[in-house]
Amino acid sequence: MIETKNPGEKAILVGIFYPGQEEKEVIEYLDELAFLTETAGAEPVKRFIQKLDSPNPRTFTGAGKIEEIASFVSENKIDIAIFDDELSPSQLRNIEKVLGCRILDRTNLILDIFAGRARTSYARTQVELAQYQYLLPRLTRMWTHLERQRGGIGLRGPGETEIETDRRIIRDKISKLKEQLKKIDIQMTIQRKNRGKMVRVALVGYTNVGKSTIMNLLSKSDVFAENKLFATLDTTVRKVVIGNLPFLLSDTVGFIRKLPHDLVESFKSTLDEVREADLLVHIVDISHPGFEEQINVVNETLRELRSSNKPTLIIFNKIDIFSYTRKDEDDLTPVKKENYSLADLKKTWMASDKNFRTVFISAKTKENIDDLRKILYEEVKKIHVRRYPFNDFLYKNEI
Ligand SMILES: Nc1nc2c(ncn2[C@@H]2O[C@H](COP(=O)(O)OP(=O)(O)OP(=O)(O)O)[C@@H](O)[C@H]2O)c(=O)[nH]1
Ligand SMILES: [Mg+2]
Repeated sequence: MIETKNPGEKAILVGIFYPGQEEKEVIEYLDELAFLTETAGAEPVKRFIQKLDSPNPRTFTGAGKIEEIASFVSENKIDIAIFDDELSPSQLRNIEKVLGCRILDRTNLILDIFAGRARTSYARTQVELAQYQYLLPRLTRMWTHLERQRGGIGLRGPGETEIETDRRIIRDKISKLKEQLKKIDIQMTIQRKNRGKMVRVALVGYTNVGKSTIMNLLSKSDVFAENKLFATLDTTVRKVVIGNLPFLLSDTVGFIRKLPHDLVESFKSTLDEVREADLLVHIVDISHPGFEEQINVVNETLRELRSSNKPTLIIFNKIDIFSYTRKDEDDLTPVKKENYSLADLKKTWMASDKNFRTVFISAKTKENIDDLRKILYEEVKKIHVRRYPFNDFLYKNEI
């Protein structure tokens, strides 16, 4: 993997406004794409949005729009055009010809961020595998040389010269990487088995919601947390004791909408921690305008991991920066999502489903952290008691 960076590259963002979407939603998606772009190290300078029923099979946006984008690109010396959906190999080729700058799609951008963030050799191997798998069907671009050393986002990873030889090399690479991962997987499975039979709790959630911050708070550890997407790639596991009850808590990679499938595949064993957990703690950033969609994305990813039937707690985090639009008494327009106060949200969520418990906290100001500890304690204890019906010494000291 290659990790050089050209700071301050200029990027434009391109998205489609589909029928049935709200404008707010489209803006939110592009906000997220902009955040991803910044996380990758480039500067988003303009957005292009086009209303279309479906992406144009040749050029993603319509022919007129792509011309408009092309002149903006050349007039403003844009380095990269970033598209919010995955582009097919032929779209990629066509667009590259018209725009004459580097083209990234959402998948490629996410892969690039992962490449820059992978710290352990395990994470690196996983990302590299996903990169090659993404590249294989797209080996028609004018890459200058396989594994060339040029910098810039989207350039971390392999390139190409002669397509057929490269395809073969890449297939070989993919099978080698898979072998490597298999070996590490076996080691990790053994490691997990050696951890004994403690109850296992996994923090899950959308990226940037505060999982690592909460992990640090609960375990007094020092996991890397920052205001960027995908700060965490590797899973961290810590022993946490609440009251007298010990359990294992894991923090792992955050989810995102349209997480590239290859990436989910190659991150399988990182996500084993989630799959093998006894209890899931789903963290939600309630201050985010799209938090409900984020919940759905996480639930969908959990379904893909066959982990959606586990006991789950929902933690609404960042209540310190929650805001809403108060509606006047005499305003008779229907109440919208953005008019809900925190009290309204608490009421709806607490009543909505008896299958999971909820707690509203701020990991930053530490508001309601004791409630969080208490609920965690109670839920872990339930599992513990079921597992060790005759062992009561561990939780004599109730909290
Ligand atoms: N205002 C506020 N900020 C918070 C709170 N909890 C976390 N943050 C901030 O949110 C950002 C993301 O926090 P992380 O803990 O890195 O989030 P994460 O879910 O681990 O993110 P990834 O590992 O990137 O998926 C950081 O800048 C935190 O300081 C909170 O309760 N309130
Ligand atoms: Mg994290």
